[in-house]
Amino acid sequence: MSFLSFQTATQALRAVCDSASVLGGIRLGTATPAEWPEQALPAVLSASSAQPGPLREFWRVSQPCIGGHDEGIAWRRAGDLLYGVIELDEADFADASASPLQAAAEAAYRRIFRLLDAQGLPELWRAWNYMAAINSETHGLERYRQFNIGRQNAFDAARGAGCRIPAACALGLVDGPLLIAFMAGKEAIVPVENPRQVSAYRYPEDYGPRSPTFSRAALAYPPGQEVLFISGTASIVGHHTVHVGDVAAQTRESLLNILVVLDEANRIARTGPFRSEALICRAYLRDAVDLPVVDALVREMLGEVEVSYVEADVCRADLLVEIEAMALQAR
Ligand code: 3EB
Repeated sequence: MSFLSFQTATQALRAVCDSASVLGGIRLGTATPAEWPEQALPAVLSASSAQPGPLREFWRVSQPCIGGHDEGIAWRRAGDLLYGVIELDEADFADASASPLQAAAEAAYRRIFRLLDAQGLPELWRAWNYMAAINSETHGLERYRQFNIGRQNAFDAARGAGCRIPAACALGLVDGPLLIAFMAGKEAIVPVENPRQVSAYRYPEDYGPRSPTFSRAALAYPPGQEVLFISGTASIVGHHTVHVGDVAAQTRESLLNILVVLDEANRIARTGPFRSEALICRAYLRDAVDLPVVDALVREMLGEVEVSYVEADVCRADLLVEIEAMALQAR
């Protein structure tokens, strides 16, 4: 059995598996909470009404986990692999000198790095970021840009300039706390960039005072395995949004970006090429009515992949869709 596996479940929790071997995951829609660290995503959609989407997605490991609750983070680890979830209420940061969201983002990432240092697993591999009203402007700045300032301040303080940057996504929900899930380990990732896109951490200041802190993809190494995490990918060429207002063209451009990042990763992958048909995808749609259009294009350009849909706001107001993907192979 592989060390790490990714599973989805549509059935009741008891039927899923031995809870001790679950590292953590995501609860979708109105599913009841699990006993492992779980990020709660409210706005799940389903590709077909006959077949309801999964209630939860989770990472399973081949040995029992240990876990705890430190720095406000619910976490579990198995060997040198750790998964954690942190939820911060912006109202608790109302007295900060920065905007509450900026302060919450900085606090969240400082706490994540403190936990990882304490656990001796300093390498952040992948982060999933969700926040309320991502495109709203408050305190004279779009909220996504506030988040970017806080996130990068924490990376600078905890890890310093030139540190390895994880794969990530950042999406907006209607309301709720700042939600961050992450996976980390002892072994460093190999970051991967996209030659069609300016690296996000080098975006010009037009996109905010501090750049978004993520790599286009990351190769990560659990024992005996190679995992490819492709970050949230959108209709951006260079650093410009392209195909404003055209969801089909934005989807095609996003998928082309994913295929190019996949090629880049495959140039250095240790386990041979990852195939596009083997990608496990999640698509974030600003408007749920776009699901059939996006679903058809995903299948046309990637193959019959596993794909789940979440209604969420993409971090630029002119983007209608963002798609992330991952794959696991034995080493
Ligand atoms: C982009 O390419 C689109 O801020 O962590 C994609 C993935 C995007 C991650 C993040 C943002 C993030 O800039 C948005």
